[in-house]
Amino acid sequence: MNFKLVAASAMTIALLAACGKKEPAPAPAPAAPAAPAAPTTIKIGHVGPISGSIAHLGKDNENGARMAIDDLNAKGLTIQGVKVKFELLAEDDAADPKQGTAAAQKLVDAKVHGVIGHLNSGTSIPASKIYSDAGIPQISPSATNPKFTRQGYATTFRVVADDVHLGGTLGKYAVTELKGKSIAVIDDRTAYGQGVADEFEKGVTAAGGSVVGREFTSDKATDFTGILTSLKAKKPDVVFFGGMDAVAGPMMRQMKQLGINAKFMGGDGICTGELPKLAAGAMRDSQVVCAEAGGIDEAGKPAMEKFKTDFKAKFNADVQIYAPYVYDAVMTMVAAMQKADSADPKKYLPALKAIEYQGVTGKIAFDEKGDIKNGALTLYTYKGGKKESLGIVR
Ligand code: ABU
Repeated sequence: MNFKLVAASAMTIALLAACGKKEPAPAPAPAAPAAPAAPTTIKIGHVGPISGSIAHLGKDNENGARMAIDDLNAKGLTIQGVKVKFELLAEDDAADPKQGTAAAQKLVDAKVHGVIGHLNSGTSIPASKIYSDAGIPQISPSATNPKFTRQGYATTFRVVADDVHLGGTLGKYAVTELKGKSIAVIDDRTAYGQGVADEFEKGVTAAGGSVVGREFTSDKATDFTGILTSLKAKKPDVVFFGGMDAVAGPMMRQMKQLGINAKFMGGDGICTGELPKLAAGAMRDSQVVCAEAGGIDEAGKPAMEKFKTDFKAKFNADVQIYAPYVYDAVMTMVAAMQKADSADPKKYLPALKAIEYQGVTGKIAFDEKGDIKNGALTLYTYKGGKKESLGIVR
C-alpha cells in the first residue's frame, strides 16, 4: 500500500468533514480492454470413400475440400460482422450405401451447416433424404446418376453433368467417331455403373448403332473371365464399362490376356489419373475413351493449372479427377452464406439456389432441380500413360 496516498486520503476526509461535505464517490475503474470475440465456427461436412478399392478417389475429393477450407480460413471472412472459422468434418462411407447413410446421420447429429458429397451416386442418393429431412444443403461434386437431383429435394445440388449427358454422348461417340460396329456393354450393377451403361446404350441406338452383348459384374469383382469370354464370341470392336477405375484396370488386363483388342470406353468413374497404373501395362495408346463430367474453355485453363500445381504442392499428389469440383462446391456453398450473411441453412439455401459463382471448374449456377446449368463434358484418351483431352462437349 502507498502510505502517502493513504495519509492524503485521510486528510481529505478530515477537511471535508470540517466543511460539512461528504466524500465524493470514487471514480469507476477504467474498463479492461474487451477481448476479441472468438470466431464463430462453420462446420462443413464431407463424405467419400476413404477406405476400400476407390479410396484414392475419396482421398482426392477430401483433399479438394481440405484445400478449400484452408483457403477460406486464410481469407479471414466475416458473417454478420463476426469473424468466422471453417471446420471440415470428414467422413468415410467406403462407397457403401449403408455406411453412406450412417455417415450422413452422423453429420446431421453434429449440426453441420452444409455437406459436400458424397462421391458415389449409390451413397449420395440415399443420403440426400437424410440431409433433406434435416434441411441441410448438400452439393455432390461427382455423383452423376440423374435420380440424385430428381427426387424433389430442395437441398440437393450437383456441380457436374449427369449420366444422361455423359452416357448419351459417349454412346454417340462410339458410333460416329470410333465407328463401332460391334459394341459390347458391361456394368457393375451400382447406381452409377448400371445407369451410365443404360444411357450409353440409348446413345448408341439413337446414333444408329447396336449393342451386341450386355454383361454385368460387381464393384468388388476381380475375375471377369466368364463375361469377357462370352463377349469375345461377339467379336466386339468397342467395350463400354459402366463402373469405376478399380474394376476397369483389372478388366483391361484380362481383356488383353484373352486377346480382345477392342477400344475400351467408360464414364467419369474410369477417367482418372490412376487408370494406367491399375491397367498395369495393358492399356494401348488411344485405346481408352472416357469422359469427365465437367470441362473448362481456354480462358479457364490457367486457373485450373494453378489449382493442380497448388494441389500437388500441398498434398504431394496429382489431382485424380474431381478434387477441383469439390473445391468449387465448398466455395460455392460459402459464397451463398456470404450473400445471405448467414450460415443458417434456412437463410442461405435461397442464396445457393440463385448463386452465380466463377470457380476453377467454370461458372456454377443451378437449375430448378439443383443441377449445374450448361454442364460440360471433357472427352479424354490416354497416351503414354497420361490423360489427353479430345475436346469439350456441351
Ligand atoms: N460419377 C462417377 C462416380 C461417382 C458416381 O456417380 O457414382
